[in-house]
Amino acid sequence: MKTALILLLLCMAFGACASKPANSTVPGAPAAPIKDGDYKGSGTVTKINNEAGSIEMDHGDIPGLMPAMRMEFYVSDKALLDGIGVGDSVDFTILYKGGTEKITKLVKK
Ligand SMILES: [Cu+2]
Repeated sequence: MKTALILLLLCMAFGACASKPANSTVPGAPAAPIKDGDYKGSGTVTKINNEAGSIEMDHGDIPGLMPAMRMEFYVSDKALLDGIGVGDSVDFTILYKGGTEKITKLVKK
C-alpha cells in the first residue's frame, strides 16, 4: 500500500508515466484544435433522457474527436431517440461546431 503510493509519487514527480519526451509539450497545454465537421462513431447506450434530448453511451474511439469513453451527448432532434433503448448498439454521427457537439444521426445496429 505504502510502496504503491511512493511509486505513484515518484512517477508523477519525474513524469515517468508519460511516454512523450520531456520537451515535447507543456503540461496542461491544449491539444490540437478540433475541426468543425461530422464525426462518426459507434457505442452502446447506457442511459437515455427523452425530456432533455440526451443519450449517454460507452462509445469507441472517434477519430479526430475523442478517445473511447462513457459520456452524454445531446441530440439535434429528440425524435432521434425514438426506438433506441439502453443496451442497444448504435452507430452515430456527431456534428462538432464551435466547441459543441451534437448527435445528428443515430442508428440502431
Ligand atoms: Cu466522448
